[in-house]
Amino acid sequence: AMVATRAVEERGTAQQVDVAVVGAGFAGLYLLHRLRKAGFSTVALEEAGDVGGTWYWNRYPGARCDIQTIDYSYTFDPGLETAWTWSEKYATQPEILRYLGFVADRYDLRRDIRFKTKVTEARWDETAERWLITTDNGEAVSCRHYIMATGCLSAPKPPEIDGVKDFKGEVYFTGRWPHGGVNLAGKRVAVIGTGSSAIQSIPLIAEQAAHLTVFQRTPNFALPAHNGPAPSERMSLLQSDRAAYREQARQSMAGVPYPQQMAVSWQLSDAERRARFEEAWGKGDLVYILTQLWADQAVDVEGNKLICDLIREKISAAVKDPETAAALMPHDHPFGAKRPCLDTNYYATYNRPNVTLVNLRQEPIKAISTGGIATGKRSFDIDVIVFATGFDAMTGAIRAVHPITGRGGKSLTDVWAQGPQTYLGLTVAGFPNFFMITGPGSPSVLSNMAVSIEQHVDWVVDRLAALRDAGFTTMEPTETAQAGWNRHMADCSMLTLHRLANTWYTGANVPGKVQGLMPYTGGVGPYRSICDEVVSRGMLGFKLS
Ligand code: FAD
Ligand code: N01
Repeated sequence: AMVATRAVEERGTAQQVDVAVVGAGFAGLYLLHRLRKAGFSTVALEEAGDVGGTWYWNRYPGARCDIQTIDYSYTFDPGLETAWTWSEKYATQPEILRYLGFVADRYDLRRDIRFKTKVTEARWDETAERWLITTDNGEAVSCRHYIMATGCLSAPKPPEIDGVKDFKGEVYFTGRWPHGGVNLAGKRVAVIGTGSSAIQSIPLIAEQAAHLTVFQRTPNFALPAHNGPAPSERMSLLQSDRAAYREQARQSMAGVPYPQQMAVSWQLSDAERRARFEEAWGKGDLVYILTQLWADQAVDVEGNKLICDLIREKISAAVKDPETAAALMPHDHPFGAKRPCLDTNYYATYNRPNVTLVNLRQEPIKAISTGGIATGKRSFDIDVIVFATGFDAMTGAIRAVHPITGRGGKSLTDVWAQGPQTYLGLTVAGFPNFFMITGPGSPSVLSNMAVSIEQHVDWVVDRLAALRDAGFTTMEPTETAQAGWNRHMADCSMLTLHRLANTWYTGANVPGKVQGLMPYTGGVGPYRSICDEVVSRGMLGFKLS
C-alpha cells in the first residue's frame, strides 16, 4: 500500500504521456514520428545533448557505417528518400549525424525530446496500470507504455586495465569522442583494441601522431571498403524500383537486398572459389562477402575455413613485416562469427615506420602508469591513450536502468540473472506494456539495423494502436511463449557459426557477463514473418487485458 501511495503521489507531479521512449537515435526518432501519427502523446528521454544516438557519440576519426548508406537509411517515407542524397558509399559519422538531424527537423521531432535527461529507474504501477519513469534531470514521466530504444552498442565497456586512473596523459574512448576533435599531432599515441572502431581510426591516427602503438589482444578479419560513390549497379537497382528493392531487403536474411546463395563450396573448383572471392574482395561490401560466396560459408566450418585462408593470404600480402602480418591474422574464430571490419588503409598502416603492433597474446599489458603502458616485456612512453575497447552490448543500456520493476515487484535484473529472457526480443513476461527496440532475442546486430529498427517500431506502434482501438490497456507475453522463444533462439543458434566465437554477441567481452548468443540468428525475413504471424493468429503468446 505504501508503494502504491508513493506512486500515486509521484504521478501527481510527473509528466503524463501515453508512451515514453528512451533514446533519440535511429530507433527513438522513428518511434516518435510513428507514435505521433498514430495519435499517442509521447516524450523521448535522451541522455545526449542532441539526436543521433550512435552517430552522436562515436565521433572518432574515420567513423563511418559499414553497411552501404543507401541501405542504411530510413525507408518509411518515399519523400524522405528522395529528399536526401548520400555523398559516399559508406557515409562518414558527420554526414549520418546530419541526416538524423535532417529527419528530426523534417518531422519536427525535437519538441518532444528531453535532452540531457538520463532515465535511471522504471516502475510498473499495478493499480494505475502505468509505468513511472524516473530521470536524473527534471520531472518523472508517467506513461501507459514504456519503450526502450536505448541501442545495442551504446553503453561503453570499462577498460578493465589496472592503473588507468594513474595515467597523467590524455585518455579518450572512441564511443565518447570529444565534439571538438583531438589534436594528436606530434604525440605518442596508444590505441587499445582492434575491433571495428580501432580499425577505422588507426589509419587516421597514424597519419597525425608522432608514433602510434596498437595494443592488440585478438585480431579481426578486415575487408577493403573501397569507399567512393555509391556503386552504380546498386543505385540503378534502387532507382529502377525503389519499393521492390526495399521489400527485398525486408525479406532477406541480413536486411540488405541480396539473394540466398545456392552453390555449396564443394560444388565449386578451387579456381571458381578463388574467382568468387576475388570478385567479392574487389566490391568492398561487407554483407556481400558475408553472404554471397557460397551457401555453406556461415553454417559449416569447412566451407568457412576456405574463406579464412583466402583472407589470411590477403593480410600476408598487405603487411610487409612477416611477424606483424602473422600477428594480424585471426585463427580463433570462423569468418563472420565475430563482426568483421571494413578496412580503409588498415593493414597498410602497419607498413608505416611510425606504427608498432604489440601482440598482447605474447606480452599482456601489466599496468598503465603515470607516463605509459608496460607489458610483460617492454614499456612504452605514451602521451595519449585511445580506448577502442567496445561496448557492454545488447543488454548494457537496458540493464543500466536499474531497477526496472515489473509485476509483483520483480526486477528485470533478477529475471535476466541467467541471461536475457524475452518473447521475440521485443517484450518480457511480467513486464506489461514494456518494449525493447532491437532487443536481445531479435536479429538486431546481425542485420542492417535500419531495416530491423523500422520493423520493430512498426510492429510495436501498430500493436499499441490496435490495443487501444480494441479497448485494452495492457499487453504482456506469457511465460510459455517466452520459454518457447528462448528454445527457438537456442535451436537457431546451432545453425550458424556464431556460437563458436567469443564476442560481444555472446557477452564474452565483458568480464562476469552471462554467456550466450544474444541476437536471433534465424534471419531478418523469417523473423518478420514470425512477428506478423503472431499478430495474424490473434496475438499468439500475449495476454491482453
Ligand atoms: P542508438 O543509436 O545507440 O541510440 C540509443 C540512444 O539511447 C543513445 O543516444 C543513448 O544516449 C540513449 N540512451 C541509452 N540509455 C539511456 C538512458 N538510460 N536514458 C536516456 N537515454 C539513454 N549498424 C548498421 O546496421 N550498420 C552500420 O553501418 C553500423 N555502423 C555502426 C558504427 C558504429 C561506430 C557503431 C557504434 C554502431 C554501428 N551500427 C551500425 C549499429 C548502430 O548502433 C545502429 O545501426 C543504430 O544506430 C542504433 O540506433 P538505436 O536508435 O537503436 O540506438
Ligand atoms: O568494439 P569491439 P568496437 N585489453 O568489442 C579489445 C559496431 N561498429 O567498438 O577481442 C585489451 O569490437 C578487444 O579485444 P578482444 C560493430 O558492430 C561498427 O570496435 O576482446 N584489449 C577488441 O579488439 C562492431 O562490431 C563500425 O580480445 C581489449 C576491442 O578492444 C561493434 O560496433 C565501427 C580490452 C573492442 O572491439 C563494436 O566495435 C565501430 C582489454 N581490457 C563499431 N578490452 C563500423 O565500421 C577490450 N579490448 C560500421
